Amino acid sequence: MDNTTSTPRRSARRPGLPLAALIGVVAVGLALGVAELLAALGGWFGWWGVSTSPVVSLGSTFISLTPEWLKEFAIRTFGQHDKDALLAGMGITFLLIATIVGVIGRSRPRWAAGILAAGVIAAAIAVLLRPATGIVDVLPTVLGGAAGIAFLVSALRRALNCPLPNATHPGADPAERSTPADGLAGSPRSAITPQSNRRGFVRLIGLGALAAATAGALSRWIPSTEQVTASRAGIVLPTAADLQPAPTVDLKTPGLTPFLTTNADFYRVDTAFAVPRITAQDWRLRVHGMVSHPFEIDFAELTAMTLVQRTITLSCVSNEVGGNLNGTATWVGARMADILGRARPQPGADCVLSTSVDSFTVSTPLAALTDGRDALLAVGMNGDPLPLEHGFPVRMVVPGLFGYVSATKWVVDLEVTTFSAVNAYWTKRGWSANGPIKTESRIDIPRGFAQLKTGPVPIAGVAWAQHRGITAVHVQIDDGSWLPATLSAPFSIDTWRQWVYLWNATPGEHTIRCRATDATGTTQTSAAAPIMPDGATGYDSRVVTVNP
Ligand SMILES: Nc1nc2c(c(=O)[nH]1)N[C@H]1C(S)=C(S)[C@@H](COP(=O)(O)O)O[C@H]1N2
Ligand SMILES: [Mo]
Repeated sequence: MDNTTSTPRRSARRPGLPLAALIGVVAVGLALGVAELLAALGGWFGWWGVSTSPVVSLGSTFISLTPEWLKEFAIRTFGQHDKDALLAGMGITFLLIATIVGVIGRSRPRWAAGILAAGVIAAAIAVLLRPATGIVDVLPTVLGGAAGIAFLVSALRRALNCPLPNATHPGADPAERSTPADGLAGSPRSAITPQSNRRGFVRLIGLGALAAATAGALSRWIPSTEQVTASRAGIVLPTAADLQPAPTVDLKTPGLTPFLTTNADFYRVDTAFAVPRITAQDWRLRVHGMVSHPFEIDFAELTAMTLVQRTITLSCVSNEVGGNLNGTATWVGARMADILGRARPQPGADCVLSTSVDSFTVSTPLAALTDGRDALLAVGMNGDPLPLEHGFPVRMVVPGLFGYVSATKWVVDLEVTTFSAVNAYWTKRGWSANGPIKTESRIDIPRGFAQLKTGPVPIAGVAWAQHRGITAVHVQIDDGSWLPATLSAPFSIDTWRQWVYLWNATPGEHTIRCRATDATGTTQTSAAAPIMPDGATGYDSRVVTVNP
């Protein structure tokens, strides 16, 4: 066969659109599947770092580039499922790009390969933009990309070369079967007939799809957090030298939030698309900025310091009135004051900018870290090393301040500075630089719209005003007077208190409200405020029906 006859035939045998799209989808799937598998395998065996997944890197880069209005829209629309929504959006984008690559490949295979290569480069850059990644960390992405491009090129070459299953084209003509394909003439074994060519082609696509699916599935199956989990399992937390007695204040009322929140039940709020992974062995904290003695400390040195154990309630500024974005745990850690004391802050400094391994930043008043309260660099939570989602191996815990200005998880850097010089992650996005926790209370039972029976009904919930302490909770039925609830025994001013009021319910529809008073004498405000910019206010209420 010579060029004069093969050239027009090639163009006449362009793959149909669906087939071209399929080639593109399998190529992109193969690139992603192989890259994810290599990322997982290498992360497990330690060939490269633990944050090399192109999908996670692209997702994280996308989150950090997303404008605030879009982020808010996503949180408003998808709530706790915002990360799943992003994943679905990414899937659709990958499909779209794959289809475009395949379709362009019908007439311009080189362009198609070029677009795919550009995608691989973009993913490699996203991997490099992740914290603590280096050049070897792009290997999974690059090798996966190479597999995808190789598949794309060979599938398109075959598609352009061979008769296609869907058309009534010359390939159906038996006379052509003996025509050897370009460059293969003279080898009887490998002489490709249109029939065998087509079979080989279908096999190629099938194998490519199978390989993509298998690699993708395997990459999910390999525990991606293996090294970090192993590092966590290997930690024996030293006993804290300075212990609080264990809290024994729980009212143990059915339906009421327990005084201590288990690690499994503890709320989780962060900007991380995938949980940042850092082993205790790799962890290092840099303390620098406006200090006379900058230094670095590793995990062994940190845990060799005098450790304290404190039960502290954490609260999120995004908690709506009546919401449950708060929890109480027993933390073990070194005092922030000891760490900062060693660095010796210089006069004029009023802020500590903390940075996590995934580049999230928090600005905290220096005073809150050194004024004697139990501000901790925590390594333990309820008797265990920090769970991965809660900041393993080290996080900050500061009583009295909302999480976004104090509770940096996976913390690796403390810079002593001034508020005028820095802008942390959420403050940059319009949230208040000052985030003291407000005096709040919520009703756990009865549930909204509950059908109750006439007679005694426990109304119960929790109230919090960390670092001031709760002194009273009052309950109001309809427009009646405020009735004092019974509180759980005080544990510390840094923890919430449970409360119960035994109501003698009378038939009809009733609205129940609660309000807390803190130890400064301030009573929770009835004025409703949104969570932005420094936390919601207003009274929590429940409407219930009492049947005769
Ligand atoms: N690295 C990092 N730390 C973070 C955040 C984050 O997004 N990234 N979110 C903060 C916020 S807003 C809150 S309320 C607390 C929540 O801690 P938790 O997930 O352990 O409950 O973590 C804080 N620390
Ligand atoms: Mo938060």
